[in-house]
Amino acid sequence: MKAPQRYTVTAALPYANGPVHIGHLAGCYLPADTYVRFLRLIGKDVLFICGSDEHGVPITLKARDLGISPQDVVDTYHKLMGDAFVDMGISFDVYSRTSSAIHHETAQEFFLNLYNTGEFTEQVTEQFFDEQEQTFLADRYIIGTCPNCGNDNAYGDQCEKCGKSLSPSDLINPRSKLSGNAPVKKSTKHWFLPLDKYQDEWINDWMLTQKDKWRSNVYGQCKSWLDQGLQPRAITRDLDWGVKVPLQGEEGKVLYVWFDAPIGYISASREWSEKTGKDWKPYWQDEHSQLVHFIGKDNIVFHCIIFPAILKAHGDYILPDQVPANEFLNLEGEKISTSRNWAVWLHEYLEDFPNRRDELRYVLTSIAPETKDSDFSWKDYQTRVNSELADILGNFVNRVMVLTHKYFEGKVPTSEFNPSAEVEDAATRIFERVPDMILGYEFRAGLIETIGLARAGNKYLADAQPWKLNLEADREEVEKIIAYSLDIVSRLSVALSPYLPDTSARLRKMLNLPAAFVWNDLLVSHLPQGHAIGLPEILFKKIEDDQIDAQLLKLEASKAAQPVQVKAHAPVKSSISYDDFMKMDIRVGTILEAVKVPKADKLLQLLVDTGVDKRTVVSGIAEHFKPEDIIGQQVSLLLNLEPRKIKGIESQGMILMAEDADGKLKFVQPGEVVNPGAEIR
Ligand code: B3M
Ligand code: ZN
Repeated sequence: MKAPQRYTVTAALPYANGPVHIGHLAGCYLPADTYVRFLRLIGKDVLFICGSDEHGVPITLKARDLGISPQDVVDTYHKLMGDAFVDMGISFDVYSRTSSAIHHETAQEFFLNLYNTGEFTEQVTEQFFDEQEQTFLADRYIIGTCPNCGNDNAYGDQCEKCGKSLSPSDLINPRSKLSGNAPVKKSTKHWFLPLDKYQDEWINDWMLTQKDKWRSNVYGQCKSWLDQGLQPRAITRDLDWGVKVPLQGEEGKVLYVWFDAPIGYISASREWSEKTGKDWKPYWQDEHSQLVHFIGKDNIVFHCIIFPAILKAHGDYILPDQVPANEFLNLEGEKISTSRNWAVWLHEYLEDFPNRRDELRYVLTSIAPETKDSDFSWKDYQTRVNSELADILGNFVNRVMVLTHKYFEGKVPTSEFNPSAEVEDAATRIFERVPDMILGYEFRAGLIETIGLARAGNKYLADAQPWKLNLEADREEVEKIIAYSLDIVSRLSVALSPYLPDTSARLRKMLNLPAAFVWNDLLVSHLPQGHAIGLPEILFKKIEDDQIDAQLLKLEASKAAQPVQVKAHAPVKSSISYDDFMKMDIRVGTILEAVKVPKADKLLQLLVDTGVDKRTVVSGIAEHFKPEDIIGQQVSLLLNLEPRKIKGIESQGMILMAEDADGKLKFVQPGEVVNPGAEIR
């Protein structure tokens, strides 16, 4: 594969409203880091960019919930995330943030550039407004009843209970999250990016040129957006947290977070440029540079359509060449969820498993959700670390190192080898195939090939059994086996480096080889006869059962801490006396007959055996039960409720019902069948 010389690699800017978890890592940051490490190894010029996404409504909501400012929220998480990435060894050239001055300036420059060239259309639309708070309400600030499932606390953009995406006007009885009042509609002006126009002008054609290049999940999503027809998209909002719209007389408006966030990649590059004195422009404006966005699948449209539209409208910028978007990683079979605390947080992993970054890299790459969602489980983590890393790679390296010291005083015994066809085949496959795999974003496949060399090396040594040979009589043979094995370790130090950088560095140190090297060193032996190696180290300690149990317990605890999602309970009514209670005559009855009340959708007319008599009761349960299904059922009945006429029928009592969280009605029944007339007290 012919590769260009300069790469601009971005990893999605995580929202600064929660810590980074293993799903983020597997989906975006780890593949990006592996890719970049490989590019550097083959001598490419790379700028690797990330930073915190510090705008958007979830951040203002979090601030409100915690009673602190949005700036406090983003300061906290920017530090937490930035430190966790450093601690994990993700090798960003710059980790910036969108609340920085340089970003506000860059994003405003983009807005003004497009504004001045007349790219935007202006539209006045009706938006929900909270009169008490005198503020427009973002979708997330409006709650109401979901038209789909009846959840009373659905958001204006989505019902979290049934998952349906909504718009605020879909909600039944919408209310403001700020004041609790019903919002009113009020007109407001916003600027729109004419995506519909761009679609015809160039996006359709450009997308076709990506068809065979982009992953099918990525291209497929884009195609379906285009097939539906792009709509003009508002790129401003009525909010006070964000990048201010840089126009006179337009106070109270900010750029939509998805307009400013991707521009954050450019701001971050400018920040890097100021720090290093290097020019950022070629990375964004030289057509020979290759722009690659690593993201999760929920960000596809923004990186494949909207951001390219912004770049193109501005002019002078290159468009993304590749957008490798991963699917999602689940945890122990369930969706990772920040709000439910169902996650393995990166900063906690690093605390609980010190010096085990490569173990996590290895497992997450082995199960990377490249083409479909995948699952992380702690047991699987343990198995992979113990039986693949420790038993194969670790065992092989340790044996060679120890034997070299034991037999040859820690020196490479000869420059002659006794090569194995299997090992050479594994090494050739790495050299010939792994570059295409990594440059083709198939990191899992590349890792399998790479670890194949460790496997072949381990097998070679186990089969050759130099420890069974006689060091006097078979000395030459033993020398060759050890020298060859050391050479395999040296090749592994190169091949593993994009995937397991710590392990690679430790191998280099153990072999006493220079820390710096290039991909082509895979082909060259750097261990001449007499070269003194360093001391053996245990590469991978086994993960013990109690470590795994502790992690599983931690997850269980976060599950237990979650309140079961229920419908908001009605407040408790004021107290009544015992006598008040005793006034009610509640008994068990058996339904003898049931028919629908004509011209009333909700009503059933029942004949109930109360033990003392048989009486007629009209009940509003027709939407929940079919008449034929309830004949013979026992129910609880309030006998002495004043009779009243419903639809011309006298109802003599009331059936008691339990209303479930989903709004379904159930009879209140004795645990076992009892005689009609049994009193309920
Ligand atoms: N912060 C969404 C996310 O974290 C968003 C990505 C921005 S990339 C410019 O999923
Ligand atoms: Zn719903």
